[in-house]
Amino acid sequence: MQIKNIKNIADYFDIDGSAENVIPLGNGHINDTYLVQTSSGMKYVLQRINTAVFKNPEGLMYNYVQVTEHIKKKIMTMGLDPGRRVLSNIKTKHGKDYFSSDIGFYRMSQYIENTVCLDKVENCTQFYESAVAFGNFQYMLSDFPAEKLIETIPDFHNTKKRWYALKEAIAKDICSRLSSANKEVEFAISRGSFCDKIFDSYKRGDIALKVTHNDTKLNNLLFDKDSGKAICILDLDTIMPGFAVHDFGDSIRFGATYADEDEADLSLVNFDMELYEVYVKGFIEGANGTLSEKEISLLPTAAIMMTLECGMRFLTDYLSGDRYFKIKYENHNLIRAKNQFKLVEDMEEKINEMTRIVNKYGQI
Ligand code: GN1
Ligand code: MG
Repeated sequence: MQIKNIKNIADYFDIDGSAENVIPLGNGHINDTYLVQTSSGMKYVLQRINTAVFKNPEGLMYNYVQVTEHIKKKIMTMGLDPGRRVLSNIKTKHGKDYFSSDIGFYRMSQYIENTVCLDKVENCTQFYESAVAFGNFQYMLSDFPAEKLIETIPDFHNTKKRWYALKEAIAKDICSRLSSANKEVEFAISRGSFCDKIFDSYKRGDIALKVTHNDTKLNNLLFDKDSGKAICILDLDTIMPGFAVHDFGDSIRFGATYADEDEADLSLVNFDMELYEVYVKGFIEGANGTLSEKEISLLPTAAIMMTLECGMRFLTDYLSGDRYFKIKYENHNLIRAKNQFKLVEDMEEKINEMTRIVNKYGQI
């Protein structure tokens, strides 16, 4: 999309002044994000929702508005200013929550000044901060009825379905890439029965469906530049009914390592126990008593589950011709899959220690 057109779209929204400058923002793999600066010096974030991925963008916006309004009220009852702590949707000049036409589905939010978004963790303090924020997200939505929300992507974290999707991609091998991914395929396929573990627990009635974020990676969070505190959670498109433990697991997958998600040198991709420990502590503290004993006991499993699942998704996309995740080079998704599987291997080796740490903070 040309910048000129993006400016025109921005002007449909109820912004202060008119759109003057537009620059791409962030490193998301799915939507397109832009920073819009206006003639009056205001800044906004404009996003084009990827409707091939989010097939019900109206339902997605319904979730988004309901949840952000709920959080806003919660923050206010705590005597705090929600301004920089929760995203605020900017309506169009016609009072709609989004702009939709044949050129795409767009929404806008305010830009939160003096913040930074981290693509990888730099130290334990940052990761601890992020854990408190994502744990607190659980807490703030613990009284929001999950059944009111739509599933923006059905079966998003149904790991076994992801495993079946991988099997199908292997069987079809539409790009003839299978021979370049034999080791990774074998790694994932041999873990089929593990993929059922968390869902089985739900089916037995051990854990409940809650309002969850489902994409809790470190770069879906804004840190205040001055205080270093994690202040605002981003990327609210996958908020839907889910399992709290998945929000924990997805953060560990992305953040409990000093390597990038697409680091190709696997000797640099190591699961870091110190980072894991601070995250366990922060997440349990932030959730403020809303995690059940069963959920706490499933945290180590969920960390492996989300890492394995994401690796399988990258691998499936590689075998299917890179149609889902944005890529920067030809085997980018394969590199990402190798990276995730290296972390899975590491976690599997350290599972006893991971459990010990959870028991320490969860007082099981
Ligand atoms: C995608 O959009 P982004 O980059 O925050 C993906 C997540 C993956 C993540 C891997 C809707 O998140 O599920 O874990 O990439 N989002 C969607 O980095 O599929
Ligand atoms: Mg994102």
